[in-house]
Amino acid sequence: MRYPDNPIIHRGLIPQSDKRLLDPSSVFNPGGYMQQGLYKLILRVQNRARETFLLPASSTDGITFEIAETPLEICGMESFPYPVYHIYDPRPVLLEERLIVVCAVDTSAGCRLAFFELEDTHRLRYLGMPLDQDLRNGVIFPEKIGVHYLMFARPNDYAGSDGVKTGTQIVAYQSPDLQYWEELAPIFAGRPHYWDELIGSGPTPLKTREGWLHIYHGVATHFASANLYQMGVSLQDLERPWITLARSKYNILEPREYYELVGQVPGVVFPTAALSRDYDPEGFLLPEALVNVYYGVADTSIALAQYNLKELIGAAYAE
Ligand code: BMA
Repeated sequence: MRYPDNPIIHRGLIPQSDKRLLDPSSVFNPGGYMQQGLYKLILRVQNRARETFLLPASSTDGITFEIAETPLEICGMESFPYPVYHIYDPRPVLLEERLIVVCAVDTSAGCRLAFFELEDTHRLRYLGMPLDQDLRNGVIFPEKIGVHYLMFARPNDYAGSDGVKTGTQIVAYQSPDLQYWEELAPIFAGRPHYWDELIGSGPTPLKTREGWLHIYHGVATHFASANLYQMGVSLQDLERPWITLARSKYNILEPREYYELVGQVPGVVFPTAALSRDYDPEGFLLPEALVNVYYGVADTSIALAQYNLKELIGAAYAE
């Protein structure tokens, strides 16, 4: 299912008119959304000062992207409570006509999630921090569940052998207004010794007749000095998404190709966007929908894997 010409976006494709982006080191972990039939990505680009920029990209076919020349301007961060180093791994969602982007923020106090709104296609305005906790991999559901907004996120409450804080559990949070958030329920935990020991949500979940399709990453940590990042899928109940209906026993993508195995962080496939054009009039993915999954490879480039929805649902239930 990998696109044959992967990686579809790599550092050689970044326009060279903005001096902050000259000869960049990497472009990876893109957020994605559909707008007026176009595939939109927000790319994470690092330059050789190891500064992070978010760069919009747009495509008519989901494969060839036109990449903006200038990074998104980030404004409103004066009210953020900590010094900020990097804003990264954007997870956009179209919510009631607004484009809300959840980002991870590296701060002097650790990692935080922050919400932004995309304005005029080129500006990200800071809206707030949902919780003052060390969290990453935040995704907001594209519609209210009952009277609440719902977010899955991954508390960073576990120190990996490399000292980097990570986590073993995905948790649901709810909010009446996108501002005040409270913990609702744990979703599921990593499976020690197997493919998904450490976990985190990937793309914004997709609505299907069978449940919310939730793609996540799992890390196997039991290989001597290497962490192996893989991709898996779960189905969450439509009305009560904190209930897991099925969860892939097997990973559905693992580092095998050279571009997944070699790079800044070797052995990483990291799904961050899942986009499709194939919805029914009520907003559910069609049973045979083509789903494009964009994933960061080796923290260096971006690759594409294409699935039929049936395959993804089948993978969640595979014994
Ligand atoms: C995670 C995040 C991602 C990164 C991945 C692999 O913890 O930092 O941004 O792609 O590790 O290094």
